Amino acid sequence: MEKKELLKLELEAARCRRNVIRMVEASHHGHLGGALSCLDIVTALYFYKMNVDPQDPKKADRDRFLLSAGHKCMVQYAVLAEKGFFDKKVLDTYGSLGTHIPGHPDMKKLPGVEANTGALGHGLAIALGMALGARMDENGAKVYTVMGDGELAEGSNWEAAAAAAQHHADNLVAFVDFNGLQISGKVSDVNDYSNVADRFRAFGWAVREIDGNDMAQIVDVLDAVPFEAGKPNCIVAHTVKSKGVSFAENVAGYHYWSPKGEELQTAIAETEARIAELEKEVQA
Ligand SMILES: Cc1ncc(C[n+]2csc(CCOP(=O)(O)OP(=O)(O)O)c2C)c(N)n1
Ligand SMILES: [Mg+2]
Repeated sequence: MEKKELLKLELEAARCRRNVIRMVEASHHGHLGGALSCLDIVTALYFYKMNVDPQDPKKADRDRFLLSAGHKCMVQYAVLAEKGFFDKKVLDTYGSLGTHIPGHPDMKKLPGVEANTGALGHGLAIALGMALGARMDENGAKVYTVMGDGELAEGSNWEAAAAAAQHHADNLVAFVDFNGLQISGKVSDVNDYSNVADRFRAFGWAVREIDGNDMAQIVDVLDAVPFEAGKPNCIVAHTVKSKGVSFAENVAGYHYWSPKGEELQTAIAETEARIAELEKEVQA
């Protein structure tokens, strides 16, 4: 991809990061860390790769996105709003009664949400079902999902992983957002999945590893799908939890953020500065 196009994608990601902070401004809380670690990936999916139309969110041959780790939903809302699926003013209703963007995604409340997720461990199985359905329909659609590294502890993931290989679902693409942290601390202190690439390979998947906050690497890996004909695709994306908000990066306590003191103003300033910086670079 040309440098200019890459910068434009990075600018979209910067705008989406600002959208996440906007939701926290509205509600004064939210799952910050996981939303920001996978934000570059979800931005690349919607702004570079996926066949989706915000004007026709149910079109039959669309690619599907499932946010298996549904607590990261601010990322999904941020990107769907930026892409034009709904009015950005809705972001200001985050955390309020009757909102269309609740604390976990609801397919009945928001266009672009394909399934209700947030009970960890179910997105991969749902995504597999959708991938097999797309194959039966011969519409060429791909199904993408993002899982958390802490989420991998759920055994249901591994049933889905085995079934995906058994059914040769090479139109299924699963990202593991490997930020090294979960709700209470290090993933490796709870269930060590540092060899997750080998585990997926052993289950019959084709696997790549990338820096999941590097837009060039994300674009390249998406262009390489399917990695091997007849095998489901796993991308182990090494990321930084809370990426883009300096004081929160890699700190487990920002899994769920209730801003204190000047934190919110700092996060606003930092995310806006990044947008301004990238706008300059894009125009140069
Ligand atoms: C079945 C289930 N058990 C527990 C939870 C509570 N929970 C919410 S987020 C989370 C940690 C997830 O960690 P990870 O998958 O690494 O996500 P990230 O680091 O991206 O926030 C847990 C245990 C849940 N949502 N669903
Ligand atoms: Mg994690």
